[in-house]
Amino acid sequence: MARTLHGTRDGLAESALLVGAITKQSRQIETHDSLDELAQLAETAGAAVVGRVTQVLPKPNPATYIGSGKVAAIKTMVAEHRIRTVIFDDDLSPNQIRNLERTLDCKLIDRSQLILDIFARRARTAVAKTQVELAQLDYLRTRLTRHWTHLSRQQGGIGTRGPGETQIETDRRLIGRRMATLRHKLNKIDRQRATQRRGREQHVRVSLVGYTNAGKSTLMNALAGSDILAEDRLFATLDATTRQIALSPKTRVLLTDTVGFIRKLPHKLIESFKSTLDEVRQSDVLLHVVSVANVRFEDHRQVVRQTLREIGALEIPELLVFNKIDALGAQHDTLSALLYQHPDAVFVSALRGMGLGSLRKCLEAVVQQDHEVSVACVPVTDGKALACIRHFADVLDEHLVKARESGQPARDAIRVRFRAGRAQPSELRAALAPYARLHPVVECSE
Ligand SMILES: Nc1nc2c(ncn2[C@@H]2O[C@H](COP(=O)(O)OP(=O)(O)OP(=O)(O)O)[C@@H](O)[C@H]2O)c(=O)[nH]1
Ligand SMILES: [Mg+2]
Repeated sequence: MARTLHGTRDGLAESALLVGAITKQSRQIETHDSLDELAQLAETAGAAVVGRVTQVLPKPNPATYIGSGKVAAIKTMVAEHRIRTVIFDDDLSPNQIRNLERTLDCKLIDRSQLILDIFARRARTAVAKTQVELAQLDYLRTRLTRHWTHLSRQQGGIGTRGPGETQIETDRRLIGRRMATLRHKLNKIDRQRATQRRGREQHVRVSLVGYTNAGKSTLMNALAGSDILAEDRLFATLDATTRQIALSPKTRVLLTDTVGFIRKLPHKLIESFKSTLDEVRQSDVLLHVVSVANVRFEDHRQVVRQTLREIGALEIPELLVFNKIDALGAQHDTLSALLYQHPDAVFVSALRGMGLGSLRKCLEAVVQQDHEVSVACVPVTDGKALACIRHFADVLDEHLVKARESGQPARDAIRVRFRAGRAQPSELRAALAPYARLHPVVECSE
């Protein structure tokens, strides 16, 4: 076991001890990196990290995650240094939490809970607050298993039980009900956002994605002249903000800044942040911002790609943006190696405004490459197909025409010229397929 301890920087902050396991799946260096990040998360949540403990384990102990000897050593440290909270770097089972809490006699949280706590502190808008509460309840509900059965036995009594019901069932039912209300609220927001998005379909949509603290909001501010909060903290941004920016006199796009990703991001958060992540999923192009100031930037890039895969956004064309090049100083080798490995990437310093002209040019090229102009004839009676074009494409113009297929009588149709992604969505292809041979014969007035 490796141990380090130091005093709290702030006497008022909640003192915390971090615990990580070096297992077969996670190498020592990864565990230390992960603990560095856990320390940053803990400090963001208002804790003062006083030490960290690691243990090499062939596999986690089902009862206490770490071995019983280490649990005893941590118990001594907790008592000696008056540690209020022990934070585990991995998710613990309800059983492990219960056993550890009983032995250590202090507050115990795991990485997911810590991230959820930060999200809860940072949520400002109604949408973010609703999304976080849903994730927290979902997390809590799974932790109710057996954890509270002792309470149900102790408390019970009038008002706490339904017929033949234990406290745990009552709690679970109440949580389930609240979750249903929150889901209903979010579904309503989803529908409103979908309508707003439809209103923006004339524009190509670009989303900034990346690891938390990579500099997405700073880049958004530099490109759009906005003043979104950007600071040296994890998860400064939780909500999506969209601004229109000009890439050149003839190309304007909608740029969205959104929540950052992190390794071991709780799945429940991803699920409940669906409304926010839909902005990413429905983008035409992603600007993947990677901070070269962080030595683990390659890992961060992989974590972001994995998260994009999870939310179904990996297929969206991506422009890689290496940010914070000013922080590299004289490390010219790192820059040359990156230039060699990623010839299509753009190198910028969002903070110093370096490389932004080149970024605008490259983004414009990706946007143009990715879109093509097509023409389709659709019978006026097929409102669904016309709605589908308006939904998935940028309509350039439309005219009422007489159109027909060979051997068929002419009928009223709309000839639509639209710009859509080269990889047209299957819904659009399916909607237009029946009219592939429908051609205009006479143009009517507009
Ligand atoms: N040196 C340097 N620092 C930068 C640069 N861009 C951003 N930063 C700093 O990096 C920190 C994080 O920046 P943000 O823009 O908030 O990062 P983010 O990706 O939006 O972070 P989250 O919203 O927390 O996911 C801030 O302290 C910025 O000032 C850069 O080009 N160079
Ligand atoms: Mg941000």
